[in-house]
Amino acid sequence: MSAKNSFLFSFEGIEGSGKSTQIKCLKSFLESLGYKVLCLREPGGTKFGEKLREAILQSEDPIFANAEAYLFAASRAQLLEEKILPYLKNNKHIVILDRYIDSSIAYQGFARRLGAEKVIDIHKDYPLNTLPSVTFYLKISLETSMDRQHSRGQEKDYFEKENELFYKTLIEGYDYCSQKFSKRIRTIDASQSIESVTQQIESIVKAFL
Ligand code: Z5A
Repeated sequence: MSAKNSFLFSFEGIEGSGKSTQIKCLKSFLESLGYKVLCLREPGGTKFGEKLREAILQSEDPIFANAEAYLFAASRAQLLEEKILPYLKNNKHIVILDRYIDSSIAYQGFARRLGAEKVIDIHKDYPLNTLPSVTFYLKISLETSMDRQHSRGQEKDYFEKENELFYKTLIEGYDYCSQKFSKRIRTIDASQSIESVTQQIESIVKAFL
């Protein structure tokens, strides 16, 4: 159970959509309003989760879709019990997540073709049935994602090596989530400037708090 005035927010989007950039801005904004803020990433955020992150993202062999879905869910369950749920027991505490359940629906459910219902089913029991108050879906096109990845010039990891069809299906997966969970998910056109995206997020959060 969360304390009064404590919230869980999550950020979603394909690679390069600006999640990390916007999470930093939102953290400062919330702190200026007197909230304590904990930012966590998925997979990861705990010692066990970081090991799983390395095992998945550095894998040189393909991982089967089912196995992938359960690995992400294992990292998430650990993160919830070890960090998120205890933190949210405190008044005026906020957790911001860089990726959460909608990533599993889009990546494993859609792009890996496991099916959205299967992924939703994995999350039906405690603690995985914990949902964010608001999820920000930072929507960009595949072209914008590629441009931003190229300009960063880092080595590609496990998912970044995938083909165009994978990414198209991924975007379909996020569009599915934003329609199915329209009360929770706010879609933002993240091809706009960083400042404009930040302003939109802040106005949604202000109206919510
Ligand atoms: N995964 C999964 O399959 N299933 C699951 O359940 C979960 C995850 C939880 C983790 O990725 C991988 O795990 C992910 C899905 C899978 N797949 N991949 N790859 P990650 O954590 O390593 O990487 P990421 O989440 O994709 O992060 P990212 O690529 O770093 O993107 P980002 O955080 O959204 O973007 P950013 O770092 O804030 O910005 C990227 C660049 O664009 C940077 O140079 C910025 O300065 C620039 N930027 C940001 N915003 C703008 C705007 N508005 N205009 C112009 N330039 C901008």
